[in-house]
Amino acid sequence: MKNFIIIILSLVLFTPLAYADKKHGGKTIEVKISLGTEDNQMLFIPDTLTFERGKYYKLVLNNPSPDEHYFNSDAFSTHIFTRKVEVMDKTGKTVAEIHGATNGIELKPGATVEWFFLPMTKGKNLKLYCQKKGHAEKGMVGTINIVGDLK
Ligand SMILES: [Cu+2]
Repeated sequence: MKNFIIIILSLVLFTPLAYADKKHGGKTIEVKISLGTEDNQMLFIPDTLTFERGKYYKLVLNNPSPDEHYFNSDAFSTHIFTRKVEVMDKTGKTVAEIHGATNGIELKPGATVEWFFLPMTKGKNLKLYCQKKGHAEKGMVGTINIVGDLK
């Protein structure tokens, strides 16, 4: 009986997600990044992100730490076209959609946001950092690359 309930729950929970991904037409490439760690280390995991032009991305940002963290990259925003940023509630349901260019996002402890974008122009060693006082100095920095020639 317990297994049966789990199967039904899985179907109910995951079917809408599958549909949501198909809606855009092309294939969406999902990339995940953690801002900080559960034991509060000042890190982005991974600390290097590489995106290819001509592909469509969903960057999932999550803050598993007890502290607030930022995803800041002024350069990154000038190399991509942001379709939208979705803010999720604790159950993974979208509670807000933000449209337009984004330079930085602050995530409260436990928060998740999904950033949908198209890489537009090549970029090498674009600086990623957390603007919260002292975090970048403690290691909360990263690098973003945008590669690939459009055919
Ligand atoms: Cu931080």
